[in-house]
Amino acid sequence: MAGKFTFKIVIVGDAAVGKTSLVRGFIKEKFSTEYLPTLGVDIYYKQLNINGRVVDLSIWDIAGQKGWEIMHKNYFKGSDGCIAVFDLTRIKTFENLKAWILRVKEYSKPDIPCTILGNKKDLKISIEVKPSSIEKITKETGYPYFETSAKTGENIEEAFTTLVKLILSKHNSTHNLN
Ligand code: G3D
Ligand code: MG
Repeated sequence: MAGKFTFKIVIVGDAAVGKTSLVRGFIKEKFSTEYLPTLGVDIYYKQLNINGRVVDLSIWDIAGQKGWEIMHKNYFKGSDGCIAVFDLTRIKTFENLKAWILRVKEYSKPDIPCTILGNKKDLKISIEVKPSSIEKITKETGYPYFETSAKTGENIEEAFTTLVKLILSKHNSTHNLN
């Protein structure tokens, strides 16, 4: 169907940074989900309309708190976009972010569009990650950065929509659809 797109988005980051909460916050009440036992992955589906273009998203989220060691390359394979999340209140999760981004690039494609999310913005007094450190990684990667809260819903829609727009523009330039 003309104007219809299907994109796979993966969400990565350390355990308990808020990946599942963010995905659920984005999908809201209308979500359908599927569990892939072979990969230990929950897949969420959502349809968006962006500037008249219908976009079907599948958002892949690691089930439970399992770490990289159980992750299969198939989790990343064929991804069109990535959401890389750290927890603003835990510096370690920020230090691990680069490694997550490298894995995504290695197992999907080096020029994959991504957004970086500093989550748990609502926990203001506990914030550990310095703005200057964040600025450094966003400059290095060129990825858009959002401070989000899965608790209040702040910036979740913006972060996901920005990623989908990036994927669409890359897709259009590759396929000359504009
Ligand atoms: P994960 O999927 O990355 O492992 P989860 O993370 O979405 O399961 O979230 C881990 C915990 O952090 C959850 O708490 C969740 O409610 C909390 N959390 C996620 N996002 C935010 C946020 O933006 N602000 C605050 N204050 N908490 C958040 P529990 O207690 O259920 O384990
Ligand atoms: Mg989770």
